[in-house]
Amino acid sequence: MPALPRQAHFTVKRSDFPKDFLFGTSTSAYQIEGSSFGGCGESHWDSFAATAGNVVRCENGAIACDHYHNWPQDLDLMKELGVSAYRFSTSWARILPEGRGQVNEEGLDFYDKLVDGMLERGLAPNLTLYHWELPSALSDIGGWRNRDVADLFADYAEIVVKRLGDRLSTVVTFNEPWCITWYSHFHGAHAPGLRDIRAVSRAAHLVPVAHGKAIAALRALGQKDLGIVLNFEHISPLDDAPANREAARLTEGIYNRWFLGGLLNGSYPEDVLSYLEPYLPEGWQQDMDNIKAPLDWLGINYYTRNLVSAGTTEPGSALPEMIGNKGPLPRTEMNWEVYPEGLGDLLSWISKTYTGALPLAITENGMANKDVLTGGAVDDQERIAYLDAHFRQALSAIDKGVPLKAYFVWSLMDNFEWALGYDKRFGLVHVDFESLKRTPKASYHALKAMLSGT
Ligand code: IFM
Repeated sequence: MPALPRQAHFTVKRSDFPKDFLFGTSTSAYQIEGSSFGGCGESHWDSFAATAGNVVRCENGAIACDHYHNWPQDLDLMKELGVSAYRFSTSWARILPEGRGQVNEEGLDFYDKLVDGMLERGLAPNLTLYHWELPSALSDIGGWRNRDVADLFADYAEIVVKRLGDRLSTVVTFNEPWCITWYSHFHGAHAPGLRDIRAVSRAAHLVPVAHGKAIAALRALGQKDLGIVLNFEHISPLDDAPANREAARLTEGIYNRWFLGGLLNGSYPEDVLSYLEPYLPEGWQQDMDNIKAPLDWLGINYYTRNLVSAGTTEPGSALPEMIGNKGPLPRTEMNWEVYPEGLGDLLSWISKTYTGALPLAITENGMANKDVLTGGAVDDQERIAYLDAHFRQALSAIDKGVPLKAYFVWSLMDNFEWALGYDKRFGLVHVDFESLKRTPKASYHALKAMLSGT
């Protein structure tokens, strides 16, 4: 496999981007805060992680980066970096330990201080309401398979926005519905670890329902700049064989077109629907108007591509077997191929086919690297090359007229990478998970120089 390219500096310049283009960093609550602090309730990630075989070494987010106590330092790091926006998430279980009912005031106070801290440092607060830690009490009643949870999500969204909304720049309902549904209810790789066609079909509909209900509730409060974040892969067939082309088309439908179709057009793609419809909740058609509640912008997370081939399908299987393959490109520590062109293609395709003039933001992009702290420094030149190549794609999309407004790097700092525990480092800032010491990496310094034009 070819080595990852390395680069000491960015080749793109801040001045290549429009003046009002926003650069930011992105994190999520469970991955950084430390869920054992401040009266936070249990989430399905706690019990998933405590079940051997699900997460590397059964690691969890109990301490994570202890951002709960170290947030001033983390916000200072962003200010020093020179970004002007911060994409963070609130934890449902921290605010409502039982998922509903009694509010944990300490949790709300924490986010209140955090948002004020962002504003004091010139960082625009970009909130995500759900980045995966469903309160266990709601998992117990069926989680995203239960329509009641969609209503409870809207209630939670209201509580958060009533408290923080006057200071938020943008509000996102869900981060990566594909991961919340397919990765977690069909592949079983994330909490709640299910592998069930009925579970995933219900979740893939009820998460958009919850989104629509929350958007309606937040609009009623007068909240502005509401959106959702979808994750995309650049999907193509492994080769020209008709069976592989068909498998790639269905994979792409599930991954890229299902949520776009529901949210932007109010209809799911027919090719995917033909497989899922028998398992969707009764009366699902009546939800579609609510699901396509107008958005103010769309967030796009992009990391890699997928070359798909057809597998051998068991006769009783509800879905044809689709296999993901790698090509000859260099790969990150996640074993993901680096394919910046995929970002450019997706931006053009999404805006041309679905979103038109709707503003877009890249809400996550970055790489896990084999980062080693040596003599107080981390020489992650691979990350500089990765980001630079993706920034170039963003620039050429803007040149082509795509209304791309912002770019958030994943992630500010190394954190809990879900089923892969603390092994995979995505940060611009290195975190020593013993001492919790933060050390800016070479990519942090290079990005800082790029943003300040030096
Ligand atoms: O760490 C995750 C994040 O929580 C969601 N998007 C992908 C990142 C890297 O895997």
